[in-house]
Amino acid sequence: MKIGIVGLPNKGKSTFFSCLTKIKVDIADYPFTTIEPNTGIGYIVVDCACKHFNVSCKPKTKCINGKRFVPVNLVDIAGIVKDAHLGKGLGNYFLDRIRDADALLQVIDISGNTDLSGNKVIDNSADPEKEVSIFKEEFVKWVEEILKKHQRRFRQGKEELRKVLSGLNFNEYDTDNMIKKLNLEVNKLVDDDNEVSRVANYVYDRIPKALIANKMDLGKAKENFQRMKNLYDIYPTILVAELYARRLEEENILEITDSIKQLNFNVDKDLQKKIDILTKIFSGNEVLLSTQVLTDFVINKMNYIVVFPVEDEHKLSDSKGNILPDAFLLKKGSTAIDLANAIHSDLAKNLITAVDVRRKINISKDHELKHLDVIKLVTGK
Ligand SMILES: Nc1nc2c(ncn2[C@@H]2O[C@H](COP(=O)(O)OP(=O)(O)OP(=O)(O)O)[C@@H](O)[C@H]2O)c(=O)[nH]1
Ligand SMILES: [Mg+2]
Repeated sequence: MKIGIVGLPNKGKSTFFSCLTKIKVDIADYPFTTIEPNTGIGYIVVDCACKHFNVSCKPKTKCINGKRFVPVNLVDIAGIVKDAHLGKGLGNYFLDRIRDADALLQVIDISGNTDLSGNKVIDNSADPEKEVSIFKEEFVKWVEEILKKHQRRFRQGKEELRKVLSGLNFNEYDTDNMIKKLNLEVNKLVDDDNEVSRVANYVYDRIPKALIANKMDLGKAKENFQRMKNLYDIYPTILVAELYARRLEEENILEITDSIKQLNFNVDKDLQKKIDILTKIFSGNEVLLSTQVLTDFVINKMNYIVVFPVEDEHKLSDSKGNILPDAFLLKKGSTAIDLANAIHSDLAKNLITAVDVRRKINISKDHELKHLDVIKLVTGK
């Protein structure tokens, strides 16, 4: 699973990336701070099965107080500007780095404090909604360029379109589905720019995406958010504050799961004041932590589930005795055989049946799994 962090310059993309991955990257108050993409692993946070079974788990990642951290690959790329496809700003070639992304999170400056080029606007009059249409336009133009590069191949029909779109994370089924939905005649793509444009728009519309309304602490954030919240999937954040909290987490002063908890009270007055403010900011639902954003997006918008496979259903362990070591992200609708495939194709080949360990019942290979299921896979070997 890979998610691309995208948007216009100077909106907080790298701050979001750093909050989630703890990787220290360049963050600064001017456009085009990021040139080369940053890649790393962030985590969604879900209820661990250890809580339900009242056992102490030994995860390959991390579990804090019954909250399990499940990894997701992230890519933070350079900011895109209007007419990037004509070479403005850093151009649009860096979108190549999100060709295989399963979803996009676009960070916008909801405060109106920076314009479409990422420069400061003194009276907070910038319109964050414009950021959405500009990103869409440039993304669509980028897809059109890819299609046009291969345009002559489409004379040979659907097979060639399948190949080209496989580079944009489409499988054959996805391409065939698109052809049907758009009522597309593939050979028209050879010389009809309108048809090319319809495909490019479809590619944009199809990819799961949401907005991150960042800089909720500034300018006209509240009114802009009110205006946009019913029109988009949108998450309010103050990432600069969260990044500060993340640094305190690294010093073991704070513990952050889906809320902020102070661990070390041996701090000076000044710092205590800051911690109190941070705790207050993140105590309600008005502003979310990056992990809450990522978790809600992956589970509720992308429709993924987390499943815990075990080899010993009594000890809830793998063959080495590690309790609940793994947590797998699977698409909703996945079955026991899909889980087996995600672990190893040999396992899938030899799979006979499975056990739903929570409910203590046998399930068939093609039984649909549920979010937070604990599953033992039973093989013939
Ligand atoms: N006030 C405020 N500033 C923020 C917030 N989040 C990030 N910033 C600041 O916004 C500036 C840009 O942040 P970056 O993370 O570098 O933004 P970016 O989108 O990666 O920028 P480019 O790489 O240049 O495209 C930095 O000065 C951050 O400290 C926030 O929630 N509130
Ligand atoms: Mg950046």
